Amino acid sequence: MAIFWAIRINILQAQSIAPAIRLNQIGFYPKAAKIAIVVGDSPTAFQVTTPDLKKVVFKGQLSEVRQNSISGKTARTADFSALKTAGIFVVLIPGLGHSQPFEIKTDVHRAVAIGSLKGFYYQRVSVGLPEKYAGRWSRPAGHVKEDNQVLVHPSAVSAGRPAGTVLSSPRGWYDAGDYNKYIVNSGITTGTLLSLYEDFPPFCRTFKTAIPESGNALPDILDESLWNLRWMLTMQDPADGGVYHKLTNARFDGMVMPDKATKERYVVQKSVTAALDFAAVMAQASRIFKPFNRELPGLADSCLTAAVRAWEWAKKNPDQLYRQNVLNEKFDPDVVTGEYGDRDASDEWIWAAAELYVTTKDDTYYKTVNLFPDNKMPLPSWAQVRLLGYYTLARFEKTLTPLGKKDFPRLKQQLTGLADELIQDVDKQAYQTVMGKTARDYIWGSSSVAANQGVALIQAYRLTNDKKYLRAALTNLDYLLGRNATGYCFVTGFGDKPVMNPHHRPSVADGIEAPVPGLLSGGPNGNAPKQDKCEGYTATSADEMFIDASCSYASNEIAINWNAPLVYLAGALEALQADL
Ligand SMILES: [Ca+2]
Ligand SMILES: [Ca+2]
Repeated sequence: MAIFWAIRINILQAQSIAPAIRLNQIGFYPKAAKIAIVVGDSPTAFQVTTPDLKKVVFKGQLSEVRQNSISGKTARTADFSALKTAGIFVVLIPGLGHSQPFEIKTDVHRAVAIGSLKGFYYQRVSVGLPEKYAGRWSRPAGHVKEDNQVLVHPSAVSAGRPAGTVLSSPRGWYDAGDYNKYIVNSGITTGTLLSLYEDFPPFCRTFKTAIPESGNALPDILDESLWNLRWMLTMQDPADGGVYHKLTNARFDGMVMPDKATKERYVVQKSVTAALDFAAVMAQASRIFKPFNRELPGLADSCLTAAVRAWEWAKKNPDQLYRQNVLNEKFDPDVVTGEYGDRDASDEWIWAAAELYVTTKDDTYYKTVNLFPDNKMPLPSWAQVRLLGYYTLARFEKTLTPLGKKDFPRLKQQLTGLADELIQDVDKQAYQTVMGKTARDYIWGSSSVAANQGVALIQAYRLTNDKKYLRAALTNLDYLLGRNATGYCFVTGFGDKPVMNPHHRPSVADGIEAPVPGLLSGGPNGNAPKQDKCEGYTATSADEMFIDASCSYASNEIAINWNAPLVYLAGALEALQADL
């Protein structure tokens, strides 16, 4: 061994890791495209070799120079798509150095897909994570007492529930780096996970995440979703069907473990966006859990009843937006945790209407809302859920009523139009990814932009069977796993240069060097230095505006609504890998 290591060290000294070479650090499907990006000046001959650099399995020339429109930096492409041999390799540029190792094999992203779904398990509230399932990251339960004694905030009083009424509202996932639970963000998250199941049911049945429910009759993605769904159900006021906007401390906790975060918790004002997101998810859950009535007696019916009641509440309270500043002027204690404020509920109406319509086949839902107010196709985010409704209408093309069928050609045209816009000029980009064609992609949580672009492309592929959309979706998974301007793999626990210091309370407080695995960092954000004022930003362009530091909540927090589209993208590409 000593001799082996001595040789290896000599080789590595001669040819060390070249940070200028950026690629998906996990790897590639044998038949799919394989690209590495080489930033700046370099020799033009490249090789693919075994990690010891001894055996050359591919030789090629870098592409012409392309300029990154955001940073102005130049880059070339090393395209080794023709290499289809399974194995572990590196890209080597003699004179420059080599890349991180990667693997070529079938199911190459299965571990990322499973790991990112498992990430939700680590976010579970109200339950301890034993070593058997959580490994090094085992921890005591958080908020067991607190979430069984939640107070009704003065902003949330109703006839039967005066201020200070004590409610039980356990389970759910911690939203992000903090320990609060927000219906709006839970909605898009749960809807996205449930959509992976609806789009790829046989694949999801094979998808085991080693959670306490892995031995039961339900696919683990449904077990995980149920953990949050059961919490969401407790957030509906049985008296009127309204849904509390969030369950929260008045102020954020310090960087402590969940069981040490013992501040009083409140449910706050009901909102129309929470009610509609809740209605959408419950309507979707109702049709998904219907076939599991033996395992979950009555759940599907309860979900549908809850959805309809939330919808009816929203119809009576369409102007009830959540405005934290206004709330804090009127009530005490002031609440200063995540607002998830949204001035426009028209997209929430579209999503809820689409889900209720598809589940019930009742045209009333379809007709109540203007489902196609214009031709805009805004990428999903917590404040903009229109496309979640469109994806569902597209998914159920064959069972739509005549009313829905009539609009279907328009729906298909708009979805493929969005996909065509996304793939336009990707070949001219320095990184050859859909993500990052403009600096506008690098907003807070830009990793979810990349993931949601990927989801939109998968939807277009499902509608058209045109592989160009599927192949484009893969470029964004490559982006998230290392082929980007920072060189990081943005998923904790994966790749040779992973994010290590996310803004995530358990990862900071648990005393373990490696962060909780399977969590997607928010990623580069052009405005991050102004927003979190964390020290250490050196970048001058939006696509590099990222630091792997826990103070950087504007570029390096994690969040459930960012993880969910990663689960979808990685899972869908695994399910569709034979088509690539
Ligand atoms: Ca299971
Ligand atoms: Ca909205």
